[in-house]
Amino acid sequence: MAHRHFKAYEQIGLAFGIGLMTLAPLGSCASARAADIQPILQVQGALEEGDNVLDEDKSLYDVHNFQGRAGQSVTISVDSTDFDTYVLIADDNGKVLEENDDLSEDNSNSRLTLTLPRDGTYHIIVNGYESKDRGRYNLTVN
Ligand SMILES: [Ca+2]
Ligand SMILES: [Ca+2]
Repeated sequence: MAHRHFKAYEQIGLAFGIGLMTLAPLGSCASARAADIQPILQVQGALEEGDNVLDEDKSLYDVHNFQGRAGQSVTISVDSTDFDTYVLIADDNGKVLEENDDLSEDNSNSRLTLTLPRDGTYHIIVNGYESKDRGRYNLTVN
């Protein structure tokens, strides 16, 4: 159902442009060797009241950042037993590069793989498919 979300991406981009100055810098920057053996990013989060809300469909979202390198291949996985996940990755300008709703027809978790276009900060948007979606999720970037 990518079409429903399409307009929302523009809004996410705008939100990044405005909110970027308030985003905390990443505390750690793993060495290339460490990145080979441990995830780039591993987060246990939750969609809950008070999180960001997409204007278009009122679904909640969290944003998680990581530092990437040009040509680096990353796989982003979001799993939840509480809700139907949706994931997007945007560059530092807020441009959405890739998105995924369900990793298969019978699995509503989200996964995407892409090759990063340049060195810089990337933003992962963990989103609920529906406005009512709440609950815990696991985000892993490899
Ligand atoms: Ca949250
Ligand atoms: Ca999904």
